[in-house]
Amino acid sequence: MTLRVAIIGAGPSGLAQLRAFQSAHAQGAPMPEIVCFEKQADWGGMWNYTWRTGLDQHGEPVHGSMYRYLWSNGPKECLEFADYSFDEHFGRPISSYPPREVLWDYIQGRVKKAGVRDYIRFNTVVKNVSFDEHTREFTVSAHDYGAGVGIEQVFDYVVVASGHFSTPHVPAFEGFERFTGRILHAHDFREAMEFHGQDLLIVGSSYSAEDIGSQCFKYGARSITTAYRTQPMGYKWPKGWEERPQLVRVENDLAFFADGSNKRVDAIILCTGYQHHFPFLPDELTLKTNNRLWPAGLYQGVVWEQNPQLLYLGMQDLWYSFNLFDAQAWFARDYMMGRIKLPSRADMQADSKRWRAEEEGLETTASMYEFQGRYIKHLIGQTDYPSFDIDAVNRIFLQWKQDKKHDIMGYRDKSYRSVITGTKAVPHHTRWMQAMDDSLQEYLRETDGKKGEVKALRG
Ligand code: FAD
Ligand code: NA7
Repeated sequence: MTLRVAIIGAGPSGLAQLRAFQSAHAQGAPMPEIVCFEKQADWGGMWNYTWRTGLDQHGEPVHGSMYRYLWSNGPKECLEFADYSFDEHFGRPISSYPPREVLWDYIQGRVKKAGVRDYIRFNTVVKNVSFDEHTREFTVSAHDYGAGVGIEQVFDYVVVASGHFSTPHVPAFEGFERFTGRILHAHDFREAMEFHGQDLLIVGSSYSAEDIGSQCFKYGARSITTAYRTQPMGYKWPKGWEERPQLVRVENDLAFFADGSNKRVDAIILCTGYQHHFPFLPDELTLKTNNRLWPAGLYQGVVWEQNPQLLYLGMQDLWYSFNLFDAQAWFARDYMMGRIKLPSRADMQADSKRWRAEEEGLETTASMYEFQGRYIKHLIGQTDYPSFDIDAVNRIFLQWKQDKKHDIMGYRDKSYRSVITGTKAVPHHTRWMQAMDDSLQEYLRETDGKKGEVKALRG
């Protein structure tokens, strides 16, 4: 009988799964019966920007957390697909830190070429997944808002690729009820211009705090204050940006910090991270984890040990991203197609425990991306996903960290060499601080060597 596979989500992880099956099919393997359920009207997951916040047009929670003017926060050379290079897609070298729409275009290029769009059922939200112990089949219940109908379908495997940066973690602080300005979570941040001329407080000290702070600074916020709970980010911030210890309370428009200091602020953005959230899964199938490199319960970071017919993609904290999802998707494919056999549950758990123990011992930043690199290498070694020089990617990560340390507002002007094609990226026609228009069209505009002529909002 033909294998029946449900994929939940058509973001980079779900699309990697479709591409993995299509690539085996192109070499003669039978294509399973696949339905990829996607709640949005288009593919690309997080990279498919939406202006909406809160609930979408169907009353469903908005998935998107990306905002306008978002440029890649890591070098594109660290996420390049090994089977579809940036050179192949754009036909010429581009810069190392492209904006969101450019990366969305790249993601789409590979799956358009693979011709897998017809496997996706858009505007369709998975509401429930249940497993019958007797038949050993899943029933997936979903609502198709396009057709206006509820559906139920039976599958042998379910691949959860619904992402984990959509359900915000929103702590409360004393006095928020009476704060006179706007309070929002990073998930609802869309437009940096909203904070032009304002004194902005950002709670958190990780990627969202750094990047949303940078956007708002670039688009003319009067000042940025970031409050850290554990440790400051420690970059050489430009004038007008300072770090303070944990926010303790707020009184009207005054924010008070753990060191006893206070500051008047106009708005507060909580960059306090996200929760892994799977409202469509029963408890026994639900991955429960914080954002970390080795979530417990997943054999090879992919297979749900308690029920190996359920798989998860992309649930790790991300240093690597697109190529990590690929490595997982190829492994998942080969397992579902019977090419990779699983050990006993006890052996799977022992294996996961070893990875987890290693993860818990990681102390330096370098040891973390190297760990993730080793994991990817380990997965790729078991499949026919094209291998690539992961040590070289680790060296790019190191260079990236150093570039940020050197110039946090200027690191995106640096260029690196592709480990897939050997092509050296070219600087963008406009320096990041001056590049106000992040559209694909503006990005690809040929300049004949002339500098961009967009007026900077700061400096
Ligand atoms: P997602 O991209 O989140 O896609 C999941 C898909 O599942 C979505 O399309 C969603 O609509 C769908 N879905 C969810 N629930 C259901 C349901 N019940 N039924 C049907 N469909 C459902 N990564 C980088 O590599 N570089 C960056 O610069 C970068 N910047 C980021 C900036 C922000 C603000 C955020 C939030 C993330 C960023 N990331 C970045 C990480 C990003 O999450 C990954 O690059 C990638 O999008 C993860 O892919 P995914 O497919 O696992 O999840
Ligand atoms: P992360 O990387 O999970 O970071 C969450 C941050 O929020 C981190 O600095 C936490 O501090 C901080 N946090 C969490 N709870 C609190 C409370 N209660 N008080 C103060 N600070 C808190 O999430 P991000 O959104 O930055 O990044 C996730 C992805 O989105 C990433 O891939 C980006 O590319 C975009 P801690 O350090 O734990 O003390």
